[in-house]
Amino acid sequence: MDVIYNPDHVLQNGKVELINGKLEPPVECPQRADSVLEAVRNAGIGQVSEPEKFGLDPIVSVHDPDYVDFLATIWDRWTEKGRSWDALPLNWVGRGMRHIKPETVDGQLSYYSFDAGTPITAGTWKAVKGSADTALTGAKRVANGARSAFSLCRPPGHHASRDYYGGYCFLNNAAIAGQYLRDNGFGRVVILDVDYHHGNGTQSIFYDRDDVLFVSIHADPLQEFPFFIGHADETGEGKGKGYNLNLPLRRGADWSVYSKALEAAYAKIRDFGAEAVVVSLGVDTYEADPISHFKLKTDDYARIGAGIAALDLPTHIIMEGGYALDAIGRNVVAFLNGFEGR
Ligand code: SS9
Ligand code: ZN
Repeated sequence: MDVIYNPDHVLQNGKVELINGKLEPPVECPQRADSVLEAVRNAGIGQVSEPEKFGLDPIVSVHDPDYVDFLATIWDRWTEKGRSWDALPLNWVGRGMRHIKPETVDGQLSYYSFDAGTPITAGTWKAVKGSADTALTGAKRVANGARSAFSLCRPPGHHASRDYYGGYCFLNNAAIAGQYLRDNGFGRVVILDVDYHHGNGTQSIFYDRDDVLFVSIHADPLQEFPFFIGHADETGEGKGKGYNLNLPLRRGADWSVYSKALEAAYAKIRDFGAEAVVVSLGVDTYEADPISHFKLKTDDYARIGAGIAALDLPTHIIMEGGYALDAIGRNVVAFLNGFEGR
């Protein structure tokens, strides 16, 4: 399978994230994508190529243009204030406050974000745009008839919504790819999110639509980030009612629990009549992931890959999370080999 990789991902290289009350080096670091690339190359998964450049049109088909403009310009506005360190927001709306867009840099960082774990730095926009292009290039190959493609996106995307960032995500690569497939020949698209965390951004973007089904297996929001979305009773709204399936699992879930959720996901996807599948592939469900609490093993990723391949649909795999630096590569390779039936 073709692999799309953007060398400019290294430009997203924040100095700090706020985690557990401390400013620490970000776990979402350049080494992640480089170790996946190395493992994918060593395993001979397929030809590796750089993304084509797409304009902003496919991005603003799922994101607010003013938000995209904010992302593209915020670093310059931040440094104009004499600040040379990572841009982070400091406060958010509380209950009863109003969502009116402030004028200032700090106000807008707050307005367009939902956490302080997602630093913006000098190269963030270039890396983020390149990550979206990585997704679009993979989507284009699938739209042109490829059985599958792997977009090695970094930074990840599934926490980014129409007009906010957070959870290390800025543009929603899976949503952008899913919309591209919709616009290029596929009537019904499913986005299957197997990252440890709920794909809140993807859910929100497609929540009122019946042409893109969102299915997510993730840690129960009562126990885990993003905490305020991702419950089982969120099934969609309006036309989208019935086209959103959340399968939250308690901390400690291993293959015996996880595989049952996967069966439910596959059944829903078949029932929907999906014509293409976008996989938000996070390997932070791994037993040794430093920020997560599921118990999947490397061989389990091969089983997930094989299960998704058995849906027998054009499949676009997009990299999301996974933070155990010494294991991300082999877990992704296990998934891809499982998918390819190797
Ligand atoms: C863990 C802090 C979580 C956000 C995690 C985002 C994962 C994206 N204690 N910070 S896949
Ligand atoms: Zn995650």
